[in-house]
Amino acid sequence: MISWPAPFLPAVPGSGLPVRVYDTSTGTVRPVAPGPTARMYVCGITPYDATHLGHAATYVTFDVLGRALRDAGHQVEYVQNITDVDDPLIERAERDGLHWEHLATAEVALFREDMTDLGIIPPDHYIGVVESIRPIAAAVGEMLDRGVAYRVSTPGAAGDDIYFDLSTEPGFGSVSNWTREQMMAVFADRGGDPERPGKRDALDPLLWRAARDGEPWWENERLGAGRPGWHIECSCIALEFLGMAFDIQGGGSDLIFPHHEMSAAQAVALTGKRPFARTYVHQAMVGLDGEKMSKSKGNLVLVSKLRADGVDPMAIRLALLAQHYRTDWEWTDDCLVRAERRLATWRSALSVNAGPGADATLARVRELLADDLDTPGALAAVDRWAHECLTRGGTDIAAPGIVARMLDALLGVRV
Ligand code: 5CA
Ligand code: ZN
Repeated sequence: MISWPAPFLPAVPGSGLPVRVYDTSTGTVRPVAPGPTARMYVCGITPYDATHLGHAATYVTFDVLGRALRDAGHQVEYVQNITDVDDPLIERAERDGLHWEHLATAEVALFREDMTDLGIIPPDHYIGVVESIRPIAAAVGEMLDRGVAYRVSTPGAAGDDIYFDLSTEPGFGSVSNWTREQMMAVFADRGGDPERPGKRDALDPLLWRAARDGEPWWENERLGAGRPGWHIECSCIALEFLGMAFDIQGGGSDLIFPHHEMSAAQAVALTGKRPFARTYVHQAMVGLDGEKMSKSKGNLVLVSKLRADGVDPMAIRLALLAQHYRTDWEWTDDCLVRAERRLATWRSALSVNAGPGADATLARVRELLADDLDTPGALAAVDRWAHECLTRGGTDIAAPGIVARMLDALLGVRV
């Protein structure tokens, strides 16, 4: 799939520090420690509704992580998927009397516009499930050959559904470190089918869904007509474009289990190698009115709606950066008011001909971002520079330009 235009990345003097982030699987803040190229996979949207601020928070967080890695001297190889065939998309299309492909195409187009406006660096590979059916089906076939997948007879469908046998992968559980009780408590709500008769274990995830009337399907000699289950798309797309042991698997914290746990277990079972990813990084949930903001609940603040209302996308970006990525938070109108005020102050400070020296601020911002992406701390450091600039002034004629380029390159904020 085409992604969206890359924003210009201005040069900033010096270079950033090695980046440390919180790894869900070990429960520690530790160095990402990639080689010259940092390989990052971030779970993309299921395009059945428009981008809300929760999605935006996730993509801004990984954008800042990518920027920090680039600033530290790495190339970044970034892959993002699109879940452009799955139950919620098919259900929404049916509800609204649309063809599922048309709904997906329209929502992906809107997502691209949102990402461009928010200044997000696009992935190098932006890959839909629909364009990955062959490699996914081949992987499921390979899992049958390896004896880690099994068929469940499905009367009324074109063939058998195929499931992953979790008991074959002893590392299962090592991404989330959740107990079985914790897993069972959310599995059904997060796309699982614990009650499905014929499964060897209630948690076994679906790899291939045999064709049913009225649902999209693809012919496959080995598997029979059908479509991929959810988690296998991310196992396969990551493997195809990044290989095993890539540096960062990212997404929102709602994906820790089952999605990232299953994707990792399946990739290990498929290849016989481990780990799937070396670090698992999760954006905390953005809420609204006391609940997680989600398409299924409908309690959404849409990026496209804010844009249509004339809100500066850089203010949206600043509102998101004002929260630490590891803390759940609630969107309120006040978040935007504060971000707009901050942006206006920064713009005034950066329009002077000379200001206080920028070196200490640049060093501090780099330090804070490298330390588990402390964006609220980084914004506060810029606030201090801007305050000094506007109250006491300064004589450094290079400083405003350096601060502006730093904001653009490291935080993606164009002032
Ligand atoms: N297509 C799958 C991933 S393979 C999916 O979860 N799609 S999604 O459209 O539901 O979410 C897209 C991304 O936004 C995911 O990384 C998800 O974890 C994240 N996300 C969803 N809701 C929120 C929220 N309220 N706060 C923060 N991140 C969120
Ligand atoms: Zn995914």
